[in-house]
Amino acid sequence: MIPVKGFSGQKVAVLGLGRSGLTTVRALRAGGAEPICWDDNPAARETAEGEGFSCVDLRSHGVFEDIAALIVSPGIPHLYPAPNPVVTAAQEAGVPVDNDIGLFFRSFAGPEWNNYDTPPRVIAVTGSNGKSTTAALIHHILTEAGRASQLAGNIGRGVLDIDPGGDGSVVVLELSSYQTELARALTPDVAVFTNLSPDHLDRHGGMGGYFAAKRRLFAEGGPDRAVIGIDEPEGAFLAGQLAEGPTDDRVIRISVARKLTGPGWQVFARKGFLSEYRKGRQAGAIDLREIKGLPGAHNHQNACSAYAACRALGLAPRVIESALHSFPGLPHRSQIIAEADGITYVNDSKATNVDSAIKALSAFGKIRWICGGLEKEGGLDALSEALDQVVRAYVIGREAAEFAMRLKADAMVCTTMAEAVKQAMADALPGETVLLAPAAASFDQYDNFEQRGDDFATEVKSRLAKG
Ligand code: UMA
Repeated sequence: MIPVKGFSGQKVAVLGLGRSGLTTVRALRAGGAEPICWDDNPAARETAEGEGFSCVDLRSHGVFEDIAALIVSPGIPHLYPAPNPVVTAAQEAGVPVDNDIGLFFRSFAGPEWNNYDTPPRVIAVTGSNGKSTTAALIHHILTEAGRASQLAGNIGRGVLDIDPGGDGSVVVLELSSYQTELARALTPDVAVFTNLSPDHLDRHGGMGGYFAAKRRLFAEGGPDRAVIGIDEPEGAFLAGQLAEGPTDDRVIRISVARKLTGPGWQVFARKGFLSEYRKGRQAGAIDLREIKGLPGAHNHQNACSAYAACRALGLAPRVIESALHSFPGLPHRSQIIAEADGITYVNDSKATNVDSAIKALSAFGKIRWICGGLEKEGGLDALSEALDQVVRAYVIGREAAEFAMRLKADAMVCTTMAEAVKQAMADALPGETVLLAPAAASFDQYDNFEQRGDDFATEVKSRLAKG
């Protein structure tokens, strides 16, 4: 736990008592503040009250008169599509609004650091896709290299939940646009921008607002090193804005679309090979093709970003290469769950939209593709570009027949996961991949994408066990 500094003896309001909110109230109390909390869900309030925290409806008149700050959970809108009324009330009372990320950056450093040989470092990862995998990969590489590392943030652990940093330790944070937009302090030592594609546009008033939210990670504190994917115009623009000139190696440029030849510092992957160039000379090269935990170009981009972040901390290329090989991958993200009789079974239940399904489909050869569910905005047409490797689609979901009809592939209506797995396994030949990459949300049949992925894994494993 990181006790929150700067509010000792003061009341601090906390809105939202989920994973980040509950951690925040505990960390505020540990730092000597008096948290006043609220959650619209009575069950969440009950949990907090069970730990001795007092809940007060923060929408009540006059509540903010003696409050030092309002801390808001990331899932609660503070601006678009409309600010939560509690945020508006705090603003009207002139009370600063912040989040757990801002509290973390103002509280992490301690006087004990003066005695350390190497002060703790923070690596923060943002971007539209791949930020969980990149953050987890950096954490894995550091751990394998013998560096004490902790992983938190959007990946599922509230940032204030981690232990205080020891000598030479590293904290790796995955940060969403919701988190970077509101934090009043953002001062990582190394900041990573993986890529940008449309997401959460309702929360940011469009693409410009979404990019601006992510850009704050690089603008507010100015990291010592910035690792930036430049395959989209926004990343190229950001790298250009941050660099003082072509040789400025505080910016490490990343690409999976082209060879980078500038005189600065760059890491790129082409045809499955990662290359690092610094000051015009090759400094590292890794064959990524055989790394099982990182299949496909999208994962090669994650590998480049993680490699660059670890190089920025001084790790040797060979140490990083060895750790890449032992990375198991993250659950539900191009995760190999079984291999039997020459057939590979891959769970990419996180492919909840067309864009991420295309990336998963392009990572494998001959595919028995399990897809379908609750369709998202924008339709399925874009999938056509990725269907070359699909031998047959096995469609799940309540609207499976409609979904199957709109696919430009041989498609079988299966409706349930059990049926889809049964049919795909019966048809699959050695050398093929049975891939769950739904290109749709799961909510028509499951609580979340994790439950859907677990169902797929259970079906596959029980059928394999039966022979
Ligand atoms: N709540 C209200 N009023 C509202 C809305 C919500 O009181 O109007 C309450 C809910 O009842 C609930 C709490 O707020 O008790 C939920 O807060 P939250 O949605 O911020 O969720 P947390 O559990 O605190 O989880 C948050 C992140 N959630 C979101 O950003 C939506 C988690 O990211 C993160 O792992 C966690 O903090 C720890 O840092 C999840 C996520 O979906 C994985 N992220 C989005 C994404 O990846 O696309 C950005």
